[in-house]
Amino acid sequence: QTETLGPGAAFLPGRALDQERSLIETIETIAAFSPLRRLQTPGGRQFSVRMTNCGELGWHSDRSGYRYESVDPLTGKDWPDLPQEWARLARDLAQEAGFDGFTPQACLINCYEPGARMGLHQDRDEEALESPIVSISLGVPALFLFGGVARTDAVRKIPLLSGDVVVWGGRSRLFYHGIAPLKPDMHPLTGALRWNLTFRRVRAQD
Ligand code: MD5
Ligand code: FE
Repeated sequence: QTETLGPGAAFLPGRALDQERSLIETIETIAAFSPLRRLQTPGGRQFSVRMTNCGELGWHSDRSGYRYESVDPLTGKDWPDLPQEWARLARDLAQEAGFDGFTPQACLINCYEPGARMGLHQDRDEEALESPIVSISLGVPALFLFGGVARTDAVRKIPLLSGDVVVWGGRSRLFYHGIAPLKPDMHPLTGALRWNLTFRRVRAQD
């Protein structure tokens, strides 16, 4: 089934459960090539989440700011290819939520250890704001913090489980959101870890 979380935000609970094991295996091959790393914020702090990317572009942060890079600054090489099955899955999920023709250019891979969190923020480093972001959760459950268009808007707490998918489009595309500190827990395929994949269109589609 699909449930509406907000304007343009479609929750597809368990929609990626069949792909759980294969997604996790593929993450490991990507991370063997472009390793997970704790990026620096522009303010000089470190993210508690470890990140890597695949695709023609990858999200990066350092003292100079947030941006997309076509070469992994850590390895000096291109990011690993976005697997064709992943692109197909992201397109299908976007379509289910009513967004046709979604062609991701980047997949940001987030790895949460116990205690790791993501503070309230907006995703606004993409030019293609009319394209949705497709998010897949894997492993240990997390509490998603879903705010509004203003930082001061009320925040709803939504549990996200392994295999859950959310397609963030429309007005929700720019809503404030975050992840509460990850509670210690165990998942049979990931141990204590939570993974999140976000498929993103960065440059406007031609
Ligand atoms: C996560 N990741 O679970 C989340 C899932 C990130 C990030 O926030 O930036 O890597 S993506 C959630 C998202 C994306 C775009 C819009 C909204 C939520 N929203 O309007 O709430 O690691
Ligand atoms: Fe985000």
